[in-house]
Amino acid sequence: MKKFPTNFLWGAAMSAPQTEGHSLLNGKSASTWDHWFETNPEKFNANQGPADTSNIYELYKEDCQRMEDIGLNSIRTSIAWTRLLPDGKTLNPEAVAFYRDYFQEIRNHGVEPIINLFHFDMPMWLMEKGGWETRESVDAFAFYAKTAFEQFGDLVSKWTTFNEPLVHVECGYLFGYHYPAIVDFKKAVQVGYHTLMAHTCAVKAFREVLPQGEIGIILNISPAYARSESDADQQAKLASDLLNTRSFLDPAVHGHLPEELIALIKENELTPETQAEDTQLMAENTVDFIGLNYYQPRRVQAPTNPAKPAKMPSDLYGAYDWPEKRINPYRGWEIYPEAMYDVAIMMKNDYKNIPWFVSENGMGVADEERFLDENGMIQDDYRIEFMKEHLDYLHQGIQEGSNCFGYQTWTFVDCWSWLNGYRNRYGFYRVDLDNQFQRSVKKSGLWFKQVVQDNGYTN
Ligand code: IFM
Repeated sequence: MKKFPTNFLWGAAMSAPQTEGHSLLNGKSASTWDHWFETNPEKFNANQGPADTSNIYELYKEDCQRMEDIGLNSIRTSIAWTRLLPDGKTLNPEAVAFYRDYFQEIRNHGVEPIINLFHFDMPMWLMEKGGWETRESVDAFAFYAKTAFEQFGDLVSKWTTFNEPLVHVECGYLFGYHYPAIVDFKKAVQVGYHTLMAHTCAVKAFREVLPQGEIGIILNISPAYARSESDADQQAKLASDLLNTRSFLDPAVHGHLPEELIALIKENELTPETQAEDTQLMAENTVDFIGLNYYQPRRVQAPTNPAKPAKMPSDLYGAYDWPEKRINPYRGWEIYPEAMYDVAIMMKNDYKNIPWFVSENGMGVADEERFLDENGMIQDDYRIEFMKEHLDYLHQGIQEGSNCFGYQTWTFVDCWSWLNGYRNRYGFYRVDLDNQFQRSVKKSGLWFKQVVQDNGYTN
């Protein structure tokens, strides 16, 4: 049997905008998602918008029972900034009551809540002022973070600032998948920098309000693998790792940006506006732990005919189509569990062996009804296989000394996934959209329960 460390956290991750529903109710103001769906519903799969996502707002008590039913000992979700502080300044008492009761209920079921502050859900009032492009966003986020720590710090001891901060940078300012769908590398770098400073200032507020607690950040990790050992391909790998991994991981853990990244940004005329005190703020406000969301690697090669200075990241590293790749056809993502080991060893060797956990890993599958059995249970053996393969490599990394304290899958109940709506399902529980979001456990949920019980599994 592959055994994991004592007190290992086994759980699932989710987020407020993807699960709560009631997105414009109970005092909540609009996020950019609410706004975008109102103005451009055609962009969203099957017209599925952010308003009614999985309805945890009403169903949280039953859902906390469901967490216990499949043995979870931890769960991650987020607070919606727009629910807690609808205008950025004034506390919404309904939100305080909701989150307090929700977090208490999670704890009552023996589940540890890990609470995140920002999961792609920018308040519309702030976006109208420029969103992460403006320095004002840093102070606004720090105020929101401080408010959340004050309101819920007695119920939550593990906090994270951002989920996958690179996603709103890339999807919002390079690739058009998130509002405001701008394509501008320089703006993307500025947005990333302000996000980093917002994270840093939130950590500072945390140390003041909750000195006993622990705080981290959740990063999506797609380690780069180069086509060859040639200098040009290795240069592409370095650029990819600098931009996609080290841009947040180095400051969060080491307290400073990598020199090579600063040089790369400068060479390409992308240097953002900064403030004199930022370097010291970063140095003084490192994290206690890291969460890494791992789904797929990044295969890279030297770019062909790159623009100089770079107009897009693809001018710094090209995409390499590895002939041996294995693909999840629903998502178009490569399945490469070996990277889990590489990441574990990277954390050990390059990041001071800081405590870290797998904060997301999972398999999105479309039309899962195909796998319903005669008792109404989704037989998702493919998902069990996916998790097992990844856990195998994680286990190997832990055996070699990597300080990993948990594994959370994406996700607990099927949830709304941005422009993809409910197309791809990931949950331990199926959500029936035709039947008022009724839940039913999938085979993977029962498999996971056994894993938690045994603190491991047999291959
Ligand atoms: O749904 C997303 C989540 O919001 C962030 N990580 C990846 C998930 C699956 O696409």
